[in-house]
Amino acid sequence: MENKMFCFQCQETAGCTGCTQFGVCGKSPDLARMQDLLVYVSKGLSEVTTRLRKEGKEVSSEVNHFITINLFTTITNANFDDEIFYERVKRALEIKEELLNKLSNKDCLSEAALWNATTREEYDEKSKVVGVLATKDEDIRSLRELITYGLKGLSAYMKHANELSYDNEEVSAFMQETLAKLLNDNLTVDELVALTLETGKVGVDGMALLDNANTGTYGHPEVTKVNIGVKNNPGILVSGHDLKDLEQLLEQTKGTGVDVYTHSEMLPAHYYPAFKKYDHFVGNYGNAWWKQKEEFESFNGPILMTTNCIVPPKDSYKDRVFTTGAAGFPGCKHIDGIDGEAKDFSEIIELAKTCKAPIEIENGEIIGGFAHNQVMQLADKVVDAVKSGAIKKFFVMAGCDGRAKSRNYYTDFAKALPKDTVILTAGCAKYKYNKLDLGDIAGIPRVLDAGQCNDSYSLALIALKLKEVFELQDINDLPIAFNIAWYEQKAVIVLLSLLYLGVKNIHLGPTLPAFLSPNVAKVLVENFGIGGITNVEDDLKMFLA
Ligand code: SF4
Ligand code: SF3
Repeated sequence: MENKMFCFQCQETAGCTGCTQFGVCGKSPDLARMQDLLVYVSKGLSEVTTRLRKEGKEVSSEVNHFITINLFTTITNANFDDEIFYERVKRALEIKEELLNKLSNKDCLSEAALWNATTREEYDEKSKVVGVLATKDEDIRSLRELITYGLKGLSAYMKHANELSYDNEEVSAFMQETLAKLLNDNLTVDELVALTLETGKVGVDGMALLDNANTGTYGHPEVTKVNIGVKNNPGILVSGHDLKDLEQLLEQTKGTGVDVYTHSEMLPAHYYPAFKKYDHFVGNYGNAWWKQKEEFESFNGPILMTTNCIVPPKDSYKDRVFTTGAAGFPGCKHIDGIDGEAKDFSEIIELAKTCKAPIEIENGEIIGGFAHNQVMQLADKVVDAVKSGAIKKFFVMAGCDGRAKSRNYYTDFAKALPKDTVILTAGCAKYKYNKLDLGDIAGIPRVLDAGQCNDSYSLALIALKLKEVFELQDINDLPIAFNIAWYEQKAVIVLLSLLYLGVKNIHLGPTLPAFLSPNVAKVLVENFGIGGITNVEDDLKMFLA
């Protein structure tokens, strides 16, 4: 069958090879190709901005942020709205033309830097020839996509930091220079491997920036018990990862009689001191993103999607779904505002007032807030537990959740872990085991949740701190194993960052990325000991050996 599209950027890609007829995520062929075109024109624009910087000319933060959001909108499950992609392609071409006029030396620019068009027909035609398969050599393609997906992940961190008025021109410049390099047919496999690691290095800088932005704005996460039941008022459910959106919504709902609940990756917002002052910020509703069809139905009130992961909504609740920022879905109202601008959520609040209170689907509390600052405060306790042998090993089980049944492995793995082990987690992967009663070790819970996938940086800092405390030369000498669940591209930048920090023997599941060619996978296995997963019993033996 002829390919209508080609996308293999996420773990759920069809047949573990690529979505070619329709996205498993719900992405249509037209949308997939328009996303490919947006990535292509963003690379062309990045070549021009990189040249401008080399000529000593300034690139505005507006242009930096524009390129960043372009990448972010193409992340799995972030934005399904074709119109937004047409608009962004159009705007990218306009900005590129303006910047080309400022460039003194236009020699040897790539086709992507020079391509221009104005009609939809021209966009559609171009979109058919600029996708992933335009790179014929499978190893070069694999490395180009690995880097592109890393940059998409990094764009998410940058965008959230930008919303809080934190920025880093060097990270933006690197992202754009790297995008431009992905157009260069002269780069060898070895050069692209080096660029992959460099992307991991800058990934750490991006994560550090976002950590500063979040903690500088909202304080350091603290150990917190979060209610998972419901109250009697109507509510608004906030999903995705953007804390600035949540803050604005909490301010605007004060005194309205409407409660605010977190969903999926918004859960860690409860850990920040700044959000504890809101009495109407009442709890977390539901689980990871992929269960939203049932949970949004029973929530009864409006839902605000601030970023990924959107599951194409059912008609029964679609009129209650709103998007903002990089998120979008055709037919769902989009609330405008970028870079921390004031957003007007009044329509959502008015709708909430007319809705019934959420239906309770569970009750009780879950505990989290073990980000780096909080764990450092508990460091003596943790170190004593390790020294006394009460804690034998830590398992980093951060990452993503997803709908594949094979992901039950992670629940079974958590249950099967010996009682003298502790899970360090971040991201929506936690929902596979954060409601199990796994107990504690000398008062330290056996599941330590550092926060969102965006907070994976905390886990790296904790590992580096332990290395220092135990006076080890090599991070791999720590009693820490990495059994990471991945789904979308933010997990890719976390992986590249961990590799840059020297972490070896990371296991990735439930399947290895389809975008790794056999040769690229071999490089990762031989140099970094990257591996997949098998079954709980064998993997436990391997990890505990
Ligand atoms: Fe397929 Fe994933 Fe791409 Fe969606 S994002 S089209 S599921 S590979
Ligand atoms: Fe989850 Fe989408 Fe990756 Fe943020 S919400 S971890 S999958």
